[in-house]
Amino acid sequence: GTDTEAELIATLPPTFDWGVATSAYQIEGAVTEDGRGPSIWDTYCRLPGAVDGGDTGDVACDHYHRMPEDVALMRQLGVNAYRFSVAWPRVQPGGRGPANPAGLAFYDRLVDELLANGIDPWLTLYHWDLPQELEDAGGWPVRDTAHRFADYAMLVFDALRDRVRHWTTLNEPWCSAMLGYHEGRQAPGRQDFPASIAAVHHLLLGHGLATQRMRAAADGPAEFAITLNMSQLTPATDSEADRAATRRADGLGVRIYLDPLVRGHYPADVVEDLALAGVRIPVRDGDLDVIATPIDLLGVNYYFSSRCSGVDDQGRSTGPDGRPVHRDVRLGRPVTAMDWEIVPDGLTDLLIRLSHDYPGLPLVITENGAAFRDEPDETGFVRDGDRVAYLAAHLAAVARARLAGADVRGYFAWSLLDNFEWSYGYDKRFGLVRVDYDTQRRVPKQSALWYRDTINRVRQGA
Ligand code: PNW
Repeated sequence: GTDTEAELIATLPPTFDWGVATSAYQIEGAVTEDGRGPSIWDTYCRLPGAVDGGDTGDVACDHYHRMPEDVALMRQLGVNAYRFSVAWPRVQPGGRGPANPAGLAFYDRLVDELLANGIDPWLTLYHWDLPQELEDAGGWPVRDTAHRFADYAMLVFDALRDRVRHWTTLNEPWCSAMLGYHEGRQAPGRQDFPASIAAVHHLLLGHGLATQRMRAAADGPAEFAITLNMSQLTPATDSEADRAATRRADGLGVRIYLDPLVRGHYPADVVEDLALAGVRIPVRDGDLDVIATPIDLLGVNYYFSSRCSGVDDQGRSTGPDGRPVHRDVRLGRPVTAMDWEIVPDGLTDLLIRLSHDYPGLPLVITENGAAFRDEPDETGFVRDGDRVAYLAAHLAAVARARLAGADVRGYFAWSLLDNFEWSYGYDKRFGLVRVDYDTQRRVPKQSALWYRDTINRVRQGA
């Protein structure tokens, strides 16, 4: 990072949480062990052409067997927090009924190992691995799934609430709903827009039901959160069409989640746009009160920002399907290996915007990071200066937002390890720690050493 970035990062307070993040299916492997049932990702990975290279999470980083070694890596990094997810099909192999004790036992050991190493567990209940049996019964577009999720949440909560203080219900419901049920680019790979809107509502309902029940059962200082992936959207030009396209994208990307969560209603313009497309959100009496159950924190996953255009290359604002045109337009910034533009200032703007539009809701960056074409030397070490620059610029962006008044409490780098990057398979590497998938050897990259030094420096107030 540059000097100014280092100065900005040094303004982060001593109470700031420093962490790394992972998710169950992306690192654990051991997909048939100790009674785990199949999830929609086990199924999706087997669809021809669904995942690059035909990769699956069958082995992944073998974290299920190497958990103590991975916690030791975190301790070396000096992080005080670890964000991980629990695999629903380990706890309830078919998505309903009593807990599978062998599945819960893994997370019990993980939590103990973290605490013994001075690392605070931040637990996410759902990071995309829906039990396949629930998908066979209709998945998130079906209302019953919300109730099944709340039952599952209580099984985990009862088992771990004596040691876990930070509870997040869902990771990125936009991805579950839109990539899973509309675009079909993630599990379960369906392409049904009305179903994806029903999924949005039932994900939010599941979040609310679970939060309500966990809160009622909490007897200690538990904190409840949801994590959303968000971008800062700006119109490509000042034209009416581009501004409308930006409003619509923000409606389906940000406000369809945060308005019901914080204000207790869906945004009127989104409801209207959906009605024009013949789609209704399947709200029943009382749902919005459940969804608006108070949360303590909002998790923000940030990777890039976009500019939106409402016209195609011929200047038309309506597509052949009669729907309004939406096009992402490049800002012209350098990109990562995901082809995502690097826009740290978008993070500052997003955090300030969130704190204005949804005041009183503390923010935590629950994911931020980048894939680059890492080249290990003969010892396995990766000099990932590009990743260091990415992290430094985004941490500085967080510090800027704080100085402008945004209440940001912590930062989790995505990810601790190179891992299974969903439809991109193992080719895209986000880790601070290199994983050799032939030997499962872990080697901290330059970015890991930089992160460790940065955390130390900021904590010592130097
Ligand atoms: C997040 N998008 O996914 C997930 O929470 C992680 O599991 C994942 O590994 C990480 O980001 C990197 O991709 C996203 O298209 C997937 O905007 C897609 C998008 C955003 C986040």
